Amino acid sequence: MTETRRKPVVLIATVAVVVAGVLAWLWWPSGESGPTVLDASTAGHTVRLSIESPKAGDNTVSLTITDAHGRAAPLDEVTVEPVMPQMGHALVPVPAIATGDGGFRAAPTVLPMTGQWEITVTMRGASGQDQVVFPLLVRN
Ligand SMILES: [Cu+2]
Repeated sequence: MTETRRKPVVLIATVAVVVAGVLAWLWWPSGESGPTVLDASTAGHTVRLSIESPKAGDNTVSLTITDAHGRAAPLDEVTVEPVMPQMGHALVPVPAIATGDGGFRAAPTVLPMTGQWEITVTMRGASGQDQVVFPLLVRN
């Protein structure tokens, strides 16, 4: 009698372990946790934005900007401006320093809180002003 009662319990426990295993496998981050890399382009520029583990607080925003021919874009000024539309946060644009070969770095770029941000990258050069906007979700 007791045996027939125990069986379903063991079966359920086994199923639960298998389900937990499958869920863990599904939700486990694939590979090494690298930087967040986002791409955006306009008619004149292609911008790759990279942030090493975005977080509330100080962040380093790295940019690689190329022109329509895929060459390092000649730019006089690049700024990074975080905005959180939901809460009306608009921060002062952070000047990005040229690091050579189309690379720029804006640090520290302060994101005061977690949540959905929009990062506007403004580029000024001989050909005028250009902008791209990156959606950036900052988790904990
Ligand atoms: Cu906020």
